[in-house]
Amino acid sequence: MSMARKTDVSQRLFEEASRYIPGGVNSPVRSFRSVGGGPVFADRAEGAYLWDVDGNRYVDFISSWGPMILGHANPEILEAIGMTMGRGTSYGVSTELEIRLAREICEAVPSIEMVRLVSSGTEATMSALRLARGFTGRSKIVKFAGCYHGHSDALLVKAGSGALTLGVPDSPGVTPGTAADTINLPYNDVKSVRDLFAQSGSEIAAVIVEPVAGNMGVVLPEEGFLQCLRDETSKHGALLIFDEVITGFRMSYGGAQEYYGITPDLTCLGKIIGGGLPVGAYGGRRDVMQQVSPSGPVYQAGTLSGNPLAVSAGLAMLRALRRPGVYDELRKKGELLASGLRRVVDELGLPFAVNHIGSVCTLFFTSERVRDFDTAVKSNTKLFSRFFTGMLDEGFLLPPSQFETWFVSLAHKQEDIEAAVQATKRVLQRLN
Ligand code: KE4
Repeated sequence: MSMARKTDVSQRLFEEASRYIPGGVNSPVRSFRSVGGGPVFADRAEGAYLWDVDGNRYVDFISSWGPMILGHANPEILEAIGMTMGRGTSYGVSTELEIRLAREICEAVPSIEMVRLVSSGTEATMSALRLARGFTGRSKIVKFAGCYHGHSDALLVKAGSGALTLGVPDSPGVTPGTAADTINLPYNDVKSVRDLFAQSGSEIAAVIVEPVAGNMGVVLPEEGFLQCLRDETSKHGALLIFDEVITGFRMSYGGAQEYYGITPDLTCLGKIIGGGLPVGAYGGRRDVMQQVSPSGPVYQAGTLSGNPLAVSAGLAMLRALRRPGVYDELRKKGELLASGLRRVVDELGLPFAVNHIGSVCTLFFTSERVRDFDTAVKSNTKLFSRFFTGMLDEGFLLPPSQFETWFVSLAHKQEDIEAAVQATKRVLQRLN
């Protein structure tokens, strides 16, 4: 792509959007604020490519933040949506389609014996935490700094003064009372988990964790971390919740829990299972899920939960992901990107880190080994911003933040990935 990338239509749309929508966007990260410059507005996307309203074509590594694992506008998913929409778009009574998606999820993820469909990842994690508190009769929940589980109040809480002290609000509008029941620990810090449970194990309803973190950039669980969470929660009667909104059906058909061999009590899903339409889900042990209304007293509801269009897209998605060789192909593509990025930073003598697993990775602009939030935030975000813009001008759309995940889809061809690696080298050379 030429260096003088046209942006006037995106700019005009952003100005108009800013009149009607807070920050001009319906989700903050789309504003590109953390990388500077105005956001791009999409016109259309197909396979690995996204075209913006100025006609610029990009190889897309945002992939709608994970759902587009098959690539954009996948014909099977479009056909499934088309077949369903002719029969209506929402009924407010149940459909057989919902049973099929619930059954597929239960068969794919062994720890899920029952599942409730909702409309977003936030709804899934919010409901799973309410269920854990209802099931255990306890109030405290534990999360990890740098993990993001959606925007429900209990999860918009940052660590208090000491790692083991109770949380403080991470957004206006979250009350100190709510925050006080959320404890933040450092990711990968087994000692802090053991100390907390030794001190307050009987008060803890649940631990919620991204089994592979994707919201501080990709951060992998170190040996023993997930097992420690499983052991401590089991020992103290707390529930272990895996937030697999990103990793579910991404790392393997059974998610990160299948990959690492750890069985949580509850799992939250989203993104991929909706095939690009709004679907979230939470599920797990039958004895726990039976507590959800109307079979039990823990209330949760949703007008569009199990929406037929979204469920049809999700069923088509899972059908495609069940085909032999899909995850080997995704791993190969992810490995091609990650090894290419590592080769480039090595050739240029740059001390940058690439965290990678399967078809996701993050290039961190730091020499630190990025293993948790504190090491991730040492990244040079100013340099990342200049890198992001340079890649955009070269025709590559990366997530507009150092602390996000690069997603590779089945639709990314070898030449797309190799071109992205070459562009990375050109842009980094220009920055140095
Ligand atoms: P949603 O409510 O956005 O569907 O899901 C919330 C959520 C829950 N759990 C995990 C692990 C997640 O990554 C997310 C949402 N991810 C962000 C991207 N890091 C969505 C992008 C956005 O906020 O616009």
